[in-house]
Parts: sequence; C-alpha cells; structure tokens
Amino acid sequence: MKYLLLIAFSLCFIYFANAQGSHDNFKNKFDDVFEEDENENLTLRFFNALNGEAIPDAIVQIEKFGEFKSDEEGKVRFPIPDEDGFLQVHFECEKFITSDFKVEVIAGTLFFNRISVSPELDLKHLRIVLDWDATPKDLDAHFVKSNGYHISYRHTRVLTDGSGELDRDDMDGYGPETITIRNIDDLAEYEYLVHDYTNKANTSSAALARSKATVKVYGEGRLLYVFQIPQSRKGTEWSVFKLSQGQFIETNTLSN
Ligand SMILES: [Ca+2]
Repeated sequence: MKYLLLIAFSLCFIYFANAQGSHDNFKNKFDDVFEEDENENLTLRFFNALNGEAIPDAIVQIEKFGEFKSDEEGKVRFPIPDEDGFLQVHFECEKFITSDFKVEVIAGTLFFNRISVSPELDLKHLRIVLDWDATPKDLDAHFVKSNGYHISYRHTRVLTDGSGELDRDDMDGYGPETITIRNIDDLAEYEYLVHDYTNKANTSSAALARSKATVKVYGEGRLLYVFQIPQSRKGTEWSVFKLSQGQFIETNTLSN
C-alpha cells in the first residue's frame, strides 16, 4: 500500500506525525472535567483504540513539562501552561504505536483531552480511529469502497476484498469508534466519513461541528494523519478523506 501524498483542500488542521464495536459501559467518562478545577492541573487521557480501555504505564513527554507516566485510568496530569497554544505530546507504550500528537490549550484548559492510540499494526493494515466529545451520543464511522463494500455499524465485517471490520461502535459519546482494513487496493477508491446518527433527522444541526471530532489514521505501522472537524458549519455527515489509487485526499466537508 502506498501513501504518496495528502492534498489539503481546506484550512482544517492536519497534524503530520512521526513514528507514530462493541458498546462499552465501563469507562468513567466524566471525572476528568472536574479534576482540572480542583487541582489546577490539566489532564490528558489515553485509550486503546480497539477496545476503549485506558492505557496505563505509557511514557508521555509533554513539551515544556517533561516526562510523565499514565496512571491506571490512562491519565497524565501536568500544570496549566502560562500561555495558550499548542503543545507537542510524545506517546510511547509497549504494544502500542509510538505517536506524536498536538494538543491545544485555550483559556487555560485543554480544547480536547482524549487520545485513542492504536495497538501495534501490521505494515499493510490501515486503522482509522474516531474520538469526539460527550455529545452527540452516537457518531458512526463509515468506510466505503467504490463499487465494493461499505463497513459501518450496519455491516461490520468484510471477509474478502481486502477484509476489514468495525472494531468498535461507540454509542454513548467520546468514542473511540474504530475501523481496521487489512489490505488496501491501490487501484480502488475509498471514502471515510462520519455520520451524526443522534441528530440524523435534523438537517440544520450544528452538533457534529461542535463535537470536537478527531480522526486519526494509522498505516504503515505508524500514525499518518490527524483530521479535525471544521467547527463552524452545519450538517450531519462529515466526509473526512478519500483514498484514491494509494493517495489520501482530504475532503473535510460537512453536509446532510
Ligand atoms: Ca457509533
């Protein structure tokens, strides 16, 4: 599989990174919001992209603040920076893909603090991970091969033609919702999109744009791309990227 070029058509943030469904109910999803106020610390949280479980014992380097180790809840706490802006975050953990991310501090708080990281991945596999905020409750990932298959919560597994599956469908906010494809056909065309199932009947909904949805693409055994949803539009369907003849093409459009 070749990843030759990403063509950006918009001002959406794209972070180039180096080196790197079932419905769960065990996560303590809401506690970190309150912790920040009590301790004057910011909290980053790391989750396994395949099952949504916290990642403990990860080594996390945060720009300006040094090295931290994630606790049993996958949390890393660090002081509030003096200035707003982006911080580089380097993640390493046994059996996971070493990845570099950027997190944004706005008004002394993290714009988004949940990062789902892929377990190590075969070089030929492609894994697409969707994280978002508390609402909408149910976003759905769709991966469509033109004139081929359509993987989503409705049809979760393809056994031939590149074989792939929806590893995890999240229906109660935050994600991760994850799709893994085992072989990409360089002659074929694919599209990845996110649908706001919760607000599907409301064509004027801006809930998806406000969801802070983030899509991470892992391939060639590393983190290839991070896509952020555009925040100022309406629509219940976010086309994130197309994959055409081995090339990623950012589409980044919201529609109904
Ligand atoms: Ca879902």
